[in-house]
Amino acid sequence: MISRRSLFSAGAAVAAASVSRVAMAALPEPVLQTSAATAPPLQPATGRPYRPVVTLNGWSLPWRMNNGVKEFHLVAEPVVREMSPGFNANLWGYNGQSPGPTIEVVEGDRVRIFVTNRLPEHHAVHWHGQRLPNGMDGVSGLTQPSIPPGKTFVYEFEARRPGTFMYHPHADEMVQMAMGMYGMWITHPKAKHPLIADVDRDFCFLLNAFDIEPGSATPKVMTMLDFNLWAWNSRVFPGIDTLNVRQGDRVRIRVGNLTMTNHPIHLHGHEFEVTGTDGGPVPKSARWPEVTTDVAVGQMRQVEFIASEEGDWAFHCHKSHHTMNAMGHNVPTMIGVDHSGLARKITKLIPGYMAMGERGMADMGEMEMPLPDNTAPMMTGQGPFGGVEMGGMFSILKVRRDQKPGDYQDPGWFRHPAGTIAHEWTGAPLAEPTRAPAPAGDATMNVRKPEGGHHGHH
Ligand SMILES: [Cu+2]
Repeated sequence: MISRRSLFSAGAAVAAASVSRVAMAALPEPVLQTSAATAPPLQPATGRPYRPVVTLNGWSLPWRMNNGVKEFHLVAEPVVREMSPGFNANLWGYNGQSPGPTIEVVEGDRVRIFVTNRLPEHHAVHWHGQRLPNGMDGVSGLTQPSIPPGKTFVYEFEARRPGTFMYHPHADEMVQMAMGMYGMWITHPKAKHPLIADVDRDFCFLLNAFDIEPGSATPKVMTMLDFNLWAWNSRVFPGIDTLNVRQGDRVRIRVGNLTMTNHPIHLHGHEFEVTGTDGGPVPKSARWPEVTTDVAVGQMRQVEFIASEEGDWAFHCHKSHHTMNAMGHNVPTMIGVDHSGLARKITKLIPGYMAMGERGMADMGEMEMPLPDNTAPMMTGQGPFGGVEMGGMFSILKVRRDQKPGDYQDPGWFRHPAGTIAHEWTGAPLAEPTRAPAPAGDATMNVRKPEGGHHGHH
């Protein structure tokens, strides 16, 4: 829920117009968000018109108009973010949430952003991808003195180019980004643009990652690569909302990467084109169809497609470890190793002992293993046919014939037309094939030992 501590906000344009000269000379009251739910699009009540975006498990920041300038107020502060139902993390963010709110402006807008620092250390905000005066670029020490705790700085520039951008700290970056500080910035075109299509649905989110030990709540900020929570907008599946669209919609999804590795983002059932990057719209001659696009660190990718196929389509990072939550690592590969008998013997010594992974790791999804409090299940999420066995960077594109225009609510699970679901073969079973005899001297092994995995990690 947005706490409207201010006179101006999404639906309060009338009030904003009547704010006194004295009030306009004061700092705009910051608007805070306490919920991790996907907020409905923020329809512009003042300034130039545009078609707003929907931020997955996020929201857009209301502004006030002050003599033709769009004024926003960001507050950098510690926050508690619900990353998944039952799992809260102590992060740093802006205006009550990590990530911070999406800032939406229109090409040519004069923008003034007040940044109040309520962190225990200094701060500065960089406006990634913008053309702006050098002194507004937000690089602590290089283009400005850092913002001390308790102080408010003012950034002001014109949003010169339409496109998908982001903002993030450029002061003690390693810590502040590891703690969850960043947000999206969308500059909408001021008029019809030959390379920017009108779309029916426009989603955006950031890729981010954390290293939070199971049972704890604060990220380890020194981690460079071995993160255990791969998130979209500081949420992990099944905590990530679905992308709900109407069949035939032109859909745009804008994705930014502020993790420490690349993420090949993959959509089922449709082909898309990359129509924009943080450099702006992509010329039509440079677009090609794909079903996976790699989003490197510090990049934005904006993809578009016609949602022509009805159904519940998986949409996820294609690195399989990134669709897992905490504790995906440091477990030896045990596929093909026969534990029978062993577990019984160990159970005599250690009641409750459980052998993990002899039939693959899928059992983890259903295992009734007690997790420490405040831990996201490793791979979970129930679908209409059972466990989805996913965590982390995973969601679902729901394409429905009867989803109303502008309705972003979850329509529930897809009802498949009769005869269109993969099903069990009920004819004659496969005859046992004749196989070559096992090599001599290997009589005890009836299964090939799997290679790869995490050798040398222990
Ligand atoms: Cu990934």
